[in-house]
Amino acid sequence: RYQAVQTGTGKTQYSGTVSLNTTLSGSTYQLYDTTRGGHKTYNLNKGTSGTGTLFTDADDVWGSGAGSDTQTAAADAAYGAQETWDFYKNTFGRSGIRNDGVAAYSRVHYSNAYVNAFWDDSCFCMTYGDGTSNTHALTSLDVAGHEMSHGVTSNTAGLNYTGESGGLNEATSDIFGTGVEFYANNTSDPGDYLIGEKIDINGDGSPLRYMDKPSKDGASKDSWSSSLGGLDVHYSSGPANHMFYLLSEGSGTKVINGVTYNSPTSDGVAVTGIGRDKALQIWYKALTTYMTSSTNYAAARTAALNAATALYGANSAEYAAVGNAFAGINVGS
Ligand code: ASN
Ligand code: ZN
Ligand code: CA
Repeated sequence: RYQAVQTGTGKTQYSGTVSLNTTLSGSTYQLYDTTRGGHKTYNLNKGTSGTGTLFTDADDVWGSGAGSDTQTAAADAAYGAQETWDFYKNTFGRSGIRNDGVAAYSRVHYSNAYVNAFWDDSCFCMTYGDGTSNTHALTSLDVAGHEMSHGVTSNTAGLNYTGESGGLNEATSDIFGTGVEFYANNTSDPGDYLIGEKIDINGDGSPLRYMDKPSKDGASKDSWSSSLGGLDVHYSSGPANHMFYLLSEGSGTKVINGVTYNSPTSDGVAVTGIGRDKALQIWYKALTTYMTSSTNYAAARTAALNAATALYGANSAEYAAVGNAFAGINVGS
């Protein structure tokens, strides 16, 4: 029978109290959003396969905000899926990860004290561990946006997850995960150019990655060199994350939403940013139109320049800024 869309309340761990679209089945609410491709949130209850059980509730209030509450991770995951769907739809006109109007599904409480989250093409699903002590689920907005963006990359450029293309694949997830965080405009988790700043994965409150100066994590590179492709893809992503920061905000010191950034360039030449909205449009067009599975950093520069030409013209300030931002990470000149 017809089931009206319900407006539930999520009491999340990282994003405060949010609105979630749910479904009423009989007298029970389901964490099932029919307004965004049919996204469902499941409880794996420490299992590692299948879908577990769909989250249901009697009063349509999900979670308590505490990491120890079973529904809290579900509220964060559902919110992350919702904001990621809306970001792609409203920023790029993309209807879901495959652009076919169909949602993925999300699973929380994977395994025990599992400190990761991952996208899987084979199930077309998103999975979150509960983090250290099972109280810091990896369900923040940027992580959700990062992981689901792996699905978008898979279904577009298909960047191979190794060598320089692997670094570009990882950076693409950091770039759009950050896009999701800014898009959501959530006062509890305002937009920043840090990755994983809410989940305390290092135990000292520091973020997992920094886009303004990736080497701040102690392992990522700020600029391209011929040995970059030999690194773990989460470190060879650094230069592309850095390029995106430079293209958006420019080099030097800047305070955004209370966070101070200080972004260098490899050649010491200052770069002027064009704003995050345009930088996102350029990277999305480059990914979906010009990159292929084997795109390396030099080819990513060409792809981004082609995207800037298509969007803004070959004589545009945006085109010049792409060249300057890549020069700032030692790619082209
Ligand atoms: N969180 C990791 C990532 O998105 C998971 C993985 O290594 N596949 O890269
Ligand atoms: Zn990733
Ligand atoms: Ca962030």
